[in-house]
Amino acid sequence: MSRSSAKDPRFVWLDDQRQNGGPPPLYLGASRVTPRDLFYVRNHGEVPQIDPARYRLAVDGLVERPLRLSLAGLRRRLEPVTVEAALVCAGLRRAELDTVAPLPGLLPWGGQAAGNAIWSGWSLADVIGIAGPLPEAAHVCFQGHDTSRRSGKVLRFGGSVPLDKAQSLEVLLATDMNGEPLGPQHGFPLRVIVPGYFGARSVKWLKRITLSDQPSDNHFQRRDYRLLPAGGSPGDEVGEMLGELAINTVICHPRAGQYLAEGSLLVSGFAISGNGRRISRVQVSVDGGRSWQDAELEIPFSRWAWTRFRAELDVGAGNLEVLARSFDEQGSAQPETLAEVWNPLGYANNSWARIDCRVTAMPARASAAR
Ligand SMILES: Nc1nc2c(c(=O)[nH]1)N[C@H]1C(S)=C(S)[C@@H](COP(=O)(O)O)O[C@H]1N2
Ligand SMILES: [Mo]
Repeated sequence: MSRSSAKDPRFVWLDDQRQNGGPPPLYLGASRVTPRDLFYVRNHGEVPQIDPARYRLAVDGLVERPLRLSLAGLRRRLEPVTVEAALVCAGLRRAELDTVAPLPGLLPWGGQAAGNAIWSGWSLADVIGIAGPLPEAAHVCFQGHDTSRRSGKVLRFGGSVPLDKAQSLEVLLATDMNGEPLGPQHGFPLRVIVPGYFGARSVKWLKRITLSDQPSDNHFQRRDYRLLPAGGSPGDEVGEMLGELAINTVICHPRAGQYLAEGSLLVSGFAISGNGRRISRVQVSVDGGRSWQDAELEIPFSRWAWTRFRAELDVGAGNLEVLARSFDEQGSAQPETLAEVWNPLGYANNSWARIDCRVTAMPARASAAR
């Protein structure tokens, strides 16, 4: 079993502590399934080292039978389940928001804070079923093994999802991604995967599951991972709690600042919507949104996976802005501007995707035509 934390050479860390990073989006778009060692890492504290033989998962709170389960016990009692699903950080595309008004002290995520993997483990619904939820139970709270420090306080990472979401069959307690053990960075030996929700609820290094009549009172749910009003500052239960993903698009090719040749341009990337809503259409524009071309969509393996798209357009020499926007089966669309979605913690930027690049004239082509 590999417990190596080595990442792919194309992976780029965003901080000196090597707690956060991801690949340039160009490499993300290159495969339907993101290899584990290329998959973005978002850690609030240090990676805990957990001995799988000693690992126990506690299930408590509003349940008939509190449980303490070893990995062997989980394996013995539960059917294995596999789901292909995208994981998307609420900070995805935050760096663009910084151009509207600065977001000091927040990680400048671009399009690298998302990935699509094949997760295997057990269904959370089965574990909840064994414990037996009491009628008052309405939320399922998760706590991780990791701690982080913020203004002198030691915080344990955690968060919750509503009980009905937790009992949906796509929500996993995962041990593996893409057929390999998770690896220390991604939550070894056991993590939650909540497809269709922001990544913060997919708690890694899972220590405890607590059923409650309230959402989690963990710092990262009560104060953090909230959409604050412009001008607002974080406080207990200020702003709107993040839950389901908002429909979003990332352009993987071309890259920002790239030099391209005039003629045919390939535009490609991925789109994902909230809570399993299928992407029905992705459109691309190279004339500032005056005209749009429908992109070709890859058929995803599950409604929880991302949808990759590609379009070929003709471009002339000069500065070029490439735009992309998506729609889902329920008609959700993306807001046009960054100003509409800006918020003080820089979450959930799902404005139209925009990439600026430069197209060079090709004199060789002109002479060949003569
Ligand atoms: N225990 C724990 N779980 C966690 C986090 C964390 O810091 N600690 N980060 C969360 C956030 S914000 C995201 S986006 C995803 C990232 O998962 P990944 O690092 O495997 O890509 O894990 C979530 N689960
Ligand atoms: Mo995140």
